Amino acid sequence: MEIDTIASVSTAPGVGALAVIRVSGPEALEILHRLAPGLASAPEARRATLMDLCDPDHGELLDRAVVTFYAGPASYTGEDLVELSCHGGRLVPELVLGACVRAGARRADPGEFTRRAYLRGKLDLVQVEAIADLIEARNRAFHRAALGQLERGLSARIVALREALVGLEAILAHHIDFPEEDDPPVPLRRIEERASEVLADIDALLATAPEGELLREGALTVLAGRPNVGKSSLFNALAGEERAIVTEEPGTTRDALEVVVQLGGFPFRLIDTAGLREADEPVERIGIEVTHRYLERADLVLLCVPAGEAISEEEHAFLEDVRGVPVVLVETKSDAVAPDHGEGVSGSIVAGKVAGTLRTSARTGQGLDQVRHLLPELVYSAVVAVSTDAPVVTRRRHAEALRTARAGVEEFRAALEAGLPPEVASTHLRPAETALEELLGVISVEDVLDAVFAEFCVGK
Ligand SMILES: Nc1nc2c(ncn2[C@@H]2O[C@H](COP(=O)(O)OP(=O)(O)O)[C@@H](O)[C@H]2O)c(=O)[nH]1
Ligand SMILES: [Mg+2]
Repeated sequence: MEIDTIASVSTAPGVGALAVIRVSGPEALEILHRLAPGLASAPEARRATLMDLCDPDHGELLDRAVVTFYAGPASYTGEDLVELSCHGGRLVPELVLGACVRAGARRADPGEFTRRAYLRGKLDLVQVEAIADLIEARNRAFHRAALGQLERGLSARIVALREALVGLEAILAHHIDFPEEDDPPVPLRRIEERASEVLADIDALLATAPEGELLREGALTVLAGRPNVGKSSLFNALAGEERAIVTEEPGTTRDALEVVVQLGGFPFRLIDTAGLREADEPVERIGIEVTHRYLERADLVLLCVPAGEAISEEEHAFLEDVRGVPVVLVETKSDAVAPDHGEGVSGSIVAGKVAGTLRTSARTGQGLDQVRHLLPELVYSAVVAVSTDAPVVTRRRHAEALRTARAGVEEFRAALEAGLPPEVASTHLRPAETALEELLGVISVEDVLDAVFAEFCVGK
């Protein structure tokens, strides 16, 4: 298939100082010459140059822009690529893009630049996803994971796993050829050990997957406690400047507010009962306010109790009920009790039932730093534990491929242990390798590609 030349505005629509238009493909330079008649010879690669850009048909001046030419394959797409940094706004970028089209370019499809980069081997599929994630990132932890993934942190590990499997296959091929009476070059025992090492490596990656997926949306964190204990105040204090993005839940049961905050760089979706029903409720009903439909899906619960007060029957019952989710006991309104007021209420009585105890004041801000410290440690312990540059599995696609690979290696090891002939055992390695190859995009499956690139919009 003939490769054509594509163009699009790669910056976000709207009014900004600058807009970047990318032109990629075999005719990129020719198109530039048609737009910049003043340009005598080919521009020096990678040198930003101010140029007059004109309409290719009647020569009318459209903009003065900084133009950079990247000679393929040393460009984002791997093709000849021209970047036009023109003035932003509603009209100029569209005029310049229109001129590129009349000069011979086609308007790019969503994700087409990155797709070309992938097809030319500039990026593997895991890196392609990292680009989408980097652009999406709204918290530092996810940003770090995406950047590490773009730098091939995860890819390098997957490549190494695949090579280990290919290596095992090669050794086994040797075994198959080997006459039985001689000692084999590598003892089977050693092959089993290597398979175990591969399994351990896969497990280490998979261990980050549940938390890695949480980095995308944030850990669902439910504030629970009696009315008036200070849940909403704590919610607002933690939301801080991000208060503006508090949204009221759509739908009929409008009983909760949600805000996504970064605590220690990690994302949390805080859920607060909105207190919309309080006015209608009889005074004697002072049960624990909590949004049950969130509780079932919660990653963390903050049970709020006023500092210095004893923990009630109901709070005990609540602690008994909540299972499978870590609960942090938050002693609120610490400014209202003497600073030396022991461990308070609760500490000793509920120790063992809670994942941690904190004392906060929404009024003075006391203890909020501890919240920012403890919550990431509780929810993101696996990610916090790995060194900052260790890869994190952030997508279901990665986790599924790794699990498929794991299953194959596990069966391989079991087959060897069961004394099956090496050539039989080794049939389990191939599907494991295929899973890793698909993950990287070494072998491309069209619907996998479509799913990955569906996230991209025009200009990427
Ligand atoms: N002294 C003090 N009062 C607080 C603090 N947090 C909340 N309050 C007060 O406690 C009352 C109930 O707070 P609110 O956040 O609405 O509690 P909620 O019903 O649990 O959501 C309000 O009058 C707040 O001003 C705090 O840290 N210190
Ligand atoms: Mg409230």
